[in-house]
Amino acid sequence: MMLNVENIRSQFPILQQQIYNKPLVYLDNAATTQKPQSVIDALCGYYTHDNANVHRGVHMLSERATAAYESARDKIRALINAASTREIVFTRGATEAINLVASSWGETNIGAGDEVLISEMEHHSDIVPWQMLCERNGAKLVVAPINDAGELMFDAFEAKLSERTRLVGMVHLSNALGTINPVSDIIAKAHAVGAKVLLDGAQAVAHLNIDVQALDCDFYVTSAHKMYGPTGIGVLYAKEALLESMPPYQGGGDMISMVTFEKTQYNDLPYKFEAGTPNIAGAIGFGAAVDWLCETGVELIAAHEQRLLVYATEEALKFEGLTLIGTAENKATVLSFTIDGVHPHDLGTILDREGVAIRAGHHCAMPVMQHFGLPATARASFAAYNTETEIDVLFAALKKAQEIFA
Ligand code: 7TS
Repeated sequence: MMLNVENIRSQFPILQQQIYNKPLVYLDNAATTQKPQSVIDALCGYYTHDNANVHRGVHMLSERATAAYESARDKIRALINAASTREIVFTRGATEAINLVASSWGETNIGAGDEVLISEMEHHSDIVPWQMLCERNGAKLVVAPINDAGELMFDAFEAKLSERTRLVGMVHLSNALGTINPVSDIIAKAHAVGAKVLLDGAQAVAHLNIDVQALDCDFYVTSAHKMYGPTGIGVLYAKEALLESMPPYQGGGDMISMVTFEKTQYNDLPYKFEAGTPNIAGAIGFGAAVDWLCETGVELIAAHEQRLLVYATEEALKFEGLTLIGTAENKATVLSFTIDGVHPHDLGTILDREGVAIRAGHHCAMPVMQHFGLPATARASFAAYNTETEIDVLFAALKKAQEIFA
């Protein structure tokens, strides 16, 4: 079975527009995906019919809002196959989820002489929180290198693991390179030395089937907006025993069961980690995005994107003066590249005039750029609604840019 891409495209109102009188070709999906009508309707429907605060009111609207919010949590639980909704904490996104772990789990489990092991291909959000923690607590940030294809050097990674390693932070699917990391092997090796593993799944969940129990990862984070859902909402999955052992991240309403000036008793999981009024609409929109992903089929989407990536890679290899950045054997959805004599930002600007939206820059992964000795790359990243015709438009626009700068 193949995706019916025309049908999918018709569900995304934003794609029906023109940019500078040219059809919009949206290839910046790693930054954020567009939203189907069902997600937009869920957001609008909540504010139109059900808006109320959650977990508080005795009235009908609050009951409906709470039921929809909690039902979204269960949809996300099912999508990644977590054992319980107690393990699903809503956050602002992947970034906040990592900061939550670094602050709460990190402060209690990482001290002087301990090590946090990450890879050279991490997004800044899986570097800086650990760097800040290590600076505070006298721990050491250790980095496993990548090769020139943009793959983790597994032997070097293994060599850097030791009984000092308390946590391994690893991107599941790299936003800058498209590399899919061998996460099962990484987790097995890390657990063998007693380290916990956090997987950064910000790019992965819309492109791969995720089973956190089969993976046996300790923490998994993602953002709704990269999986056809709204911005400002994401999720931290963590094993229940870990969450039980962790102190709250923020204090306030909803995360308590009893407060006196002498002492506060914290709420049950997952509410202990959800202080204050949450992003209720966002969570409900997230739930609608999960419905959309499941109804469309993550595997069908992945197969479609893989065909696009293969086609785009063939075109790229034929394109004189183009260098691919990130040629891992196991990769998905991201085509990162440079073109001789044209700065990626200029490429991005010229492509925009052709209606083509890509990202140009360091992709919040400056160490990846440093590895390749580049200030930036141009990046096209694919989603369910992209087509081969759009890839043809991309390469025609690149040709135009090349001619302008020749
Ligand atoms: N981790 C990875 C691998 C990412 O690609 C991103 C965002 C994040 C974490 C952070 O997600 P957030 O939702 O909390 O911001 N990546 C990108 C990108 O590639 N272009 O714009 C944002």
